[in-house]
Amino acid sequence: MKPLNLLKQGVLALGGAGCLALGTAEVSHAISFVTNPATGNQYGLTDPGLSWTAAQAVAVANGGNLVTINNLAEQNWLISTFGNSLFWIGLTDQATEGVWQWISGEPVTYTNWAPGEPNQVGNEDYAVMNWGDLGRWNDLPNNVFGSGYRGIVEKPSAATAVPTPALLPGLMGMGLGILRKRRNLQAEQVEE
Ligand SMILES: [Ca+2]
Ligand SMILES: [Ca+2]
Repeated sequence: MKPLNLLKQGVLALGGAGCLALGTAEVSHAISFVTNPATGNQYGLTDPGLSWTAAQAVAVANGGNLVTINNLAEQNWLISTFGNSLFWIGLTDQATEGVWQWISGEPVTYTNWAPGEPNQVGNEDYAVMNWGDLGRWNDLPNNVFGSGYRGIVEKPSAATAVPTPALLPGLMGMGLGILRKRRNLQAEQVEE
């Protein structure tokens, strides 16, 4: 084969591998997580332009929820880590108007509303942080003028996390392998 043909094949092979890698990243929508040493949990950002419910769905798909802010230290860590943009947090009164609850189910032990908030203008059931002043919360509609924000996702550290759906086929495969081995052993014993 001519060197030029070899070169072409090499380029094609590289191109193919690159596309595969890209495809995997696009399908998984992976979030880059960073660990907060104080809580031991991992935090990351969704894509921008999401409604609160869409951001929460992404959080669940990544093994967590929109962030639960338990105290001032966690609030300040979020500001220093993710900055001063508006972000969805896991606080909502969608179940009962005026009763604000964390979507994680944790009790509300700390609040950081901006002055005059929550004010339920129209129908506002979902909270953002960094409204007006750093960290301060405001209640907003789920779809903000047809646009939206990034959400902050919080999930347990890898050490305590349950297996993700992506790992399950592998684990099931291991289980099947063990079953097959047992069956083979039983078959051998019958033959004996
Ligand atoms: Ca409300
Ligand atoms: Ca409001």
